[in-house]
This record gives sequence, structure tokens and C-alpha cells, in this order.
Amino acid sequence: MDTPHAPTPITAELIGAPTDIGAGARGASMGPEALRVAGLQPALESHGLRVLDVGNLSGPGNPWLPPLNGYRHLPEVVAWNAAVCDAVYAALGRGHLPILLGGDHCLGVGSIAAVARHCREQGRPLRVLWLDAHADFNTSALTPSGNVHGMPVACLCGLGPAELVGIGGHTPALRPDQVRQIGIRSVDEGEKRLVHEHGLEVFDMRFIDEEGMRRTMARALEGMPANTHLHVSFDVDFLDPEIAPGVGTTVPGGPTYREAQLCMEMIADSGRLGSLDIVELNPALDVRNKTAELAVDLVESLFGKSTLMRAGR
Ligand SMILES: [Mn+2]
Repeated sequence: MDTPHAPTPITAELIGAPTDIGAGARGASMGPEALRVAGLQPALESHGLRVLDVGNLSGPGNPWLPPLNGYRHLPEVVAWNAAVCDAVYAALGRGHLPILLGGDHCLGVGSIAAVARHCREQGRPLRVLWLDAHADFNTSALTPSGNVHGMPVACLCGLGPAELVGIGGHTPALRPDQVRQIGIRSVDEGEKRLVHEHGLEVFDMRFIDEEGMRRTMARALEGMPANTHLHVSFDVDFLDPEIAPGVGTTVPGGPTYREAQLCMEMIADSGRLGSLDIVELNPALDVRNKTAELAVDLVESLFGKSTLMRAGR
């Protein structure tokens, strides 16, 4: 029986968004099922969470067309993001911790716009950790590909097509000073300039090499008031491709297994995690689902599984 002081168990709500509508390679649409097959739900349950798998959202198919006015599949991208935004916002309203199972990273727009809306309404500070090989701060003027999965941070900060930028009902959804980017190692020239102009705080691989993951995460997590909602947007290409081959946009030189574990454990230690995206997992490029299994392993650490031999853990 619960004592009056027992903490209410967290209810995680798994929301699948099976689409690769914003990506440059097909296959991330199979990500949600690969995460389920890798045992995401029982893994979370083993750490004391209640887990509600609400299944997959539905949306338009991928017509695989060239860019139109600088964007590929913009109407479809908007439709998927609107569905994600509604689902994540509803989950937060139920007091649940939404876990978006992508899908490509364009879905970060809908997911984080919903979180930002919830936080505005609740008067809570929001911080977003963007774990990624890429800054995802492109605009249609900067990127020739037109793939929207390279643009979500820019869209959230108000740079992008109006129908996507305004999806959470407030433009911009985020201020750049709410975002910390970690693991970045591939940024286009024009994008780099834009990131600096907008003052995003970036802990790139050079920073992690020089300072170590511990100092990196301490910096990324510092200065959060007690009621801060922390959102983690975990692009699986954050990880070194040696350990995580199942993504469409591998970039060598990412965090090792141990560095990634420490990153997740320090986020867990902050006690602030309120929502999560797991995106860009591409089972078509994976090897026997090992990248999905690694993602599940790391998400366990995010929810308190510690690989350290310390008392009380
Ligand atoms: Mn990304």
C-alpha cells in the first residue's frame, strides 16, 4: 500500500509516429515498431514507470518528391506535426510523460511546440536538450535538399514556413536560450552563421573532446529552477555510427557508449525530465535491430538505470 509520502509513479505515454516524411532516406517510418520490438515498454516498466502505449498516429504517406519552394513534402510534414503536437499536448494534459517514437526529426517541431505550449500555460520554465550530430537549424534558403528534418530547431525558433512555425499556437515556440545542443559535428556554413546569430548554446564534439562529457552535461543542465520541464530530443545519429549504424545520416566521431551513458545518467540525476523524443532510428539501415536495442538501453539510463556501482542506486 502506498504511504502518503510515496512518490506518484510516472506514467510514460508512448506515441508512435511512423513516418520518414522529412528525411533524406526512407526507413525511419519503421522506427516506432523497432523500438517496441527492442523492448522499450518492459525496459521502462522495470524502472518503476507505468507505461501506456497509445499506438501509432496516422498521417499521409511519403510521396518522395523533389523540393517545392524550398521544402520537400511540406503539407505532409505539417499534417504529421499537427498530429504529433495534439497527441503530445494531450498526454501532458493527462499528467503523463510523453515519449515520441519517431519517425524522423522533423517531428520535433510538433512535439516541442506542444511541450512549449504546456509549459507556457503552466508557467513553468522549459529547457530543451537537443542530442544530435547536426544542429538542425537550416532554412529553405540555406539547404538545397529541402528535407525538413534539417530544420526543426530553426522552425521552433520562428524561422521557417508559417504553417509549421505556428503549429503550437505561439510564434516562436522557443527562444534560442532555452536550447542546449550536444554532440554536434556536422553543420553547414550558412547554418553555422545562423546558429551564432541566434545565440544557440552548442556543445559540439570538440567541446566534448576537450572538456569531457561530465563537464559538458554539467554546463548543459546548469541554471534550471526546481520546476523546470526538461525536454530531451534524442536523434539517434547523436551516437557514434560504430555503435549506432541504424540511422540515415551517420557522421563519424560521435559519443562512445560510455559517453552516451554518462550523458543520459546525468540527465536522469537532474530529476527534471518531462518529455522525450526518440527519432531518426532507421531499421532499414540497422543490423539485427542493434541500434534500437542500444537506444532502449540508453533510454533506460535516462530513467534511472545506472551503470555505476554506487550505494542507493
Ligand atoms: Mn536531428
